[in-house]
Amino acid sequence: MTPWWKKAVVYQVYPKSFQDSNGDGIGDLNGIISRLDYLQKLGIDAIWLSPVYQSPGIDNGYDISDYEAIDPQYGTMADMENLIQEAKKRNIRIVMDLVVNHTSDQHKWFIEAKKSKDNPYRDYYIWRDGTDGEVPNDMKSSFSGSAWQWDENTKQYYLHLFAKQQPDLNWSNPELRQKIYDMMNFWIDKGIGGFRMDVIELIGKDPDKAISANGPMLHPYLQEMNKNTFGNHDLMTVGETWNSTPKIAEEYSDPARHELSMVFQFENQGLDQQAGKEKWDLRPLNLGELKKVLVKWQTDIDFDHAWNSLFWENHDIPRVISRWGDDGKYRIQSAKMFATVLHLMHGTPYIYNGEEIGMTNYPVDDISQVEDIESINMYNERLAKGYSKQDILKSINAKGRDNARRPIQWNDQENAGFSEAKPWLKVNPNYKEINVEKALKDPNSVFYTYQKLIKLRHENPIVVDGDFKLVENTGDSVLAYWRILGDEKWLVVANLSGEKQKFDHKVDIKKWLLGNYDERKSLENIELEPYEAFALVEK
Ligand code: TEU
Ligand code: CA
Repeated sequence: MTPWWKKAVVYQVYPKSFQDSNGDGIGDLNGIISRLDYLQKLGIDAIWLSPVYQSPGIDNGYDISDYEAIDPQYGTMADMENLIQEAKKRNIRIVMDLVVNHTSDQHKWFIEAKKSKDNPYRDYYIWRDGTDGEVPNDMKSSFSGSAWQWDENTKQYYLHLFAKQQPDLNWSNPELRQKIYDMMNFWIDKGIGGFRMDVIELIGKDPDKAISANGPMLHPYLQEMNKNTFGNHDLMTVGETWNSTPKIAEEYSDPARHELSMVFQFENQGLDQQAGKEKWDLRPLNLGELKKVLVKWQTDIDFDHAWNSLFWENHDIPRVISRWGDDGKYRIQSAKMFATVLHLMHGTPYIYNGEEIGMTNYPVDDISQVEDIESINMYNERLAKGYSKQDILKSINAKGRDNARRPIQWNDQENAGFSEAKPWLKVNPNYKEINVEKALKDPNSVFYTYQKLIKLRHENPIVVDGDFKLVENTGDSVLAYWRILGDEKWLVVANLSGEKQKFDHKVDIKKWLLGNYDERKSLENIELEPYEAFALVEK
C-alpha cells in the first residue's frame, strides 16, 4: 500500500513569521491555529513546523534548550496539543522539526557538561584537547570561523558545526542516543505526523578525521533510531541532507533499510555560486544546469526502492522567483511556472510559508536591518578580510536567510495583518500588492495554481506514481517531461526563462489541465511566452 506521505503535499510553517495572535510582533501557535482553515483551503496534508521548543533564539529556535518544552514566545504545551488536534480535524498532520545534531549551550546537558571533565554529561558533547596550543583541526563552522570553541574552565575545545551557542552532540554516546529516542517518543505519543530532521547527515561524524557529513556511523544510527522510535508508527520522516547524491538518497529512503521516508537534497543550491567558494560568492544561474539537476533527481533515483522530496524554498533559502524567476513584471507567471514544473514531478512536494502567494525577497541597505546570525557572522568575517560593505550586502540581499523569513503578508492593513505590533522582522513593503486576502479574491492568483496542483496530485495516481520521462531536444530554457502510468500520459511544459522560446511538439491533446497563459490547441511550431508553463493529458 502506498504510504500517505507519498500522496501528500507538505507546507512548511516558519512559526516566528506565520501569524501573531497576541500582539507582540512574533508569530505563535495560536496564530497558526487561527490560519488552519486557510491551509485546509490550500489543500495541504501536513505541516512541517520549524522549531517551537524552548530556545534562547540565537538561531531562531534551531538552538534548543529543552526539547520537551514549548518556548513561551510561541505559547504553551497545551497550545501545541491543541494545534495537533485542530490540525487533525482538518486532516492535517504536524511534522516536528528534530534538531539533534546540536543543542543550545543553555541546554541543561551542556550546562552540566562544561562544569568539569568528569561530569556525567561531559561525554554528551564533543571535547578535544588543543594541538600545540591551537584548535584540534581545521573543521569550520557553517556560521563562519572555526568549529572549535575553547572552554577556559576545563581547558578543552568543544565542537560546534554551527554557532558557538550550538554545541554538537556526541552521537557515539549510547546514553545520549537513548535520551534522544525517549524525547522522540514523547512527541510521537502526542500524535504528531513525523519528523523533519535538521542536518541529520552530520550525526555520524568523525571529528578526529574532520569528517562531518556522511560519516561512518550515520546509517547505523538512523537504523537504530528508526527501530527505537518511529519505525512502528505510520509517520513520515524527511532528513535535511546538503551532501546527498541520488545514491545516498536511496540509502536513506530504501524501505528495506528502515531509515527515513525521504530526504531533502540541495544540489541546485550550488548552481548560482562560484565553484569551490561559499554561497555568498555569486554567479549567474545557467538554466541548462538547473534543468540538468532537476532531471537528474527524477531519473537517477529508483522510485521502486526510494523516494524523493521536491521543493524550491525553505527558511534558509531566498524566494525562488526573486532568485531565478522574475519578481517584477512576470512575478505571477514565474511563480506559477515554478509551482507547475515542480508539483507535477515524482516525489513529495513542499510549499514554504507564503510561497503560495508568490512572496518575494526584500533587500536591506545596512547590516543593522539584518537578524540572521549566518549573515551577521559572515558580514563581520568578510569586513575583517577587507571586502567592501556594498559587496557583502549584495550577497546578503541575494542569498541571506532573512529574505524568506519575513512575515506572511495576510492583507493590506498595517503590518500586513501579521501582527498588531511592530513585527520582529520588517514586513516586505510590497504587502499592499501581494497578500493572501487579495490572492483569495482573484481566481487567477498564484494561490489557486497551488491549490489546483495539490488537487491534481490528490485525484490522479499518475502524479504520485507515474514514471518521469524527459522530452529531449527542447533546449536549455525549456523543460518538458511526461508522466506515464499504464496507458495514461501527461505532458508538462515549462519555459524556465523570461524570454520567448521556440517549441515544437506533435501531440493530440485529450485534456488541458492547467496553464499560466491561454489554453493551447496545438504545440506545433509555437513560441512559448516568458515563464509559460502548462500541463495536459495526451491522447
Ligand atoms: O540548516 C543547515 C545548514 O547547513 C544551513 O545553515 C545552511 O547551510 C545555510 O542556511 C545555507 O547557507 C539547518 C536549518 O535549516 C537552519 O535553519 C539552521 O540554522 C541549521 O540547520 C542549524 O540548526
Ligand atoms: Ca505572538
